[in-house]
Amino acid sequence: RMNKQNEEAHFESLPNKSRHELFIRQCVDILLKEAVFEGTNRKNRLLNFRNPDELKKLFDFELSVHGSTHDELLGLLRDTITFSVKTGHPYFVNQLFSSLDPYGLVGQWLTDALNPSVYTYEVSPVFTLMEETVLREMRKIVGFKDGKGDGIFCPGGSISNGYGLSCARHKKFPDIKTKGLNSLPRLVLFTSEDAHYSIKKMASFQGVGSDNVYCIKTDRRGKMDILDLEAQIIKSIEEGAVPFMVSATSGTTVLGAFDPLNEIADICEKYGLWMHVDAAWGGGALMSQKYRKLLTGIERADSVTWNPHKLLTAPQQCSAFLLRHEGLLAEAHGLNAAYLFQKDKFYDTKYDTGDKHIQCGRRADVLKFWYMWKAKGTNGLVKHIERVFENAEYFTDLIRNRPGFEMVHPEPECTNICFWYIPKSLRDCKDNDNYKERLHRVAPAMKEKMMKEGTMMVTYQAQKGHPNFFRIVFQNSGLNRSDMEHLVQEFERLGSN
Ligand code: ABU
Repeated sequence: RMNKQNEEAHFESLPNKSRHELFIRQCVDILLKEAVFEGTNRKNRLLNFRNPDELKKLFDFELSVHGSTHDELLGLLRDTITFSVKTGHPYFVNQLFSSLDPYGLVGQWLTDALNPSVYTYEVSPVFTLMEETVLREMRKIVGFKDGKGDGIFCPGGSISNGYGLSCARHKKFPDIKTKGLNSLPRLVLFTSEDAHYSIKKMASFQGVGSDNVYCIKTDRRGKMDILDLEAQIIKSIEEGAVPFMVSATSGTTVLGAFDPLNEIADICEKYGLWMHVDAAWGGGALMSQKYRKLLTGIERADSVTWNPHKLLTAPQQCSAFLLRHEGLLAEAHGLNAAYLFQKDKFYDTKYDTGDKHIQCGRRADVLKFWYMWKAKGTNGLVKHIERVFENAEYFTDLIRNRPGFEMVHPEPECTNICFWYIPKSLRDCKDNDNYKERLHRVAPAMKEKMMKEGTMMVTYQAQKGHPNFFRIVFQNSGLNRSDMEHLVQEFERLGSN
């Protein structure tokens, strides 16, 4: 074994190529050992929480005029892993993404090794055809006839939803592209009060205005109220505005509710509105014959957001925007930049797909998902989905009547389960005036404890006038029944004092 001095001398004597090769190999060893294998081991903590001031002292964030040695860089790599949340850990059940899929990881690493930008066929021949294949298969699964239509990979579900808005508006008012907002009347779109905030955000960003997103009432389960939808459409017409789009949700962010798509499609047809479905979260259920009924009617949508990085556990990020209308994306967003999209190239330039996007440079998010799909086959993806739904059902059965647990809704539809944990000290106080206030403080206190101990991560929120409640999320099919039992017991342990 070389001592440090010898090692550095040895390094200096190597040509750059060998030094870099050695460095990369050392880095890969660290990544595999510490981030991948130790990071997903149930025996290890999934985070090592430090407050920002403390972390700034422990971690060398500052940049310097001098470069760092390879040893220092390896140390920084280790520190990054040490203080980061291991989202592939089985007990990271905090967000609508988790898991560390081995094939997805390799696909992600290969994406970065090749570092493509998917705008032209000449720069990204393989990725362009991969996108064509995967998007067509996704459209078939959605139920668009023969998989016809169009689609793109987007940097996240919010942007995919934004494309829904942009295409819907362009379809009705193609002049928007050149004349801008001045050419338009006041536009109104509709989504449920439980829908993802990106709908309002995108309405602001695209000049529609968040006040012109009419939020439709939901029932106790979180599903859009169809009577209210129609009433709000009529109201907007009476106000002199032009309704143009309904954004339904398949799998709401907190409660996991699925809006009634067939009824929404009927209303969209009646009033001539674009139907977008935000299935960013719930879209994965389409893979399974058993669970796809939750999205019955999605085949009638004009456009769909579906994030494989959520229920299907492709690495972050992998979000698809799919639509039944061929050519509309390019019509709405294309500008034919002469230096990229030359029409006199020697190959079929319909494969220069970049002009459909609002981005120019674009990462190849398709590879990791395509590679996972190749590895598992469609049957493997179906099994994955059925396993996570079964885990969620088992977890629900465990807590439904268990002392200390109270469900927000007794029959969740998706794999996000919402509930209160009620510590013993509060169990007989339901009739007290301050019960809700006291309950509201329980989840944040338990969350602090779980993060400081690093044993699991589950998020909480207040919604629909309820005090804070937990939302646990299952999309890691590596979890089993004993993990579900462990998680329940962990709530009991954390809530015990
Ligand atoms: N795109 C919304 C995901 C946020 C969450 O995990 O709750």
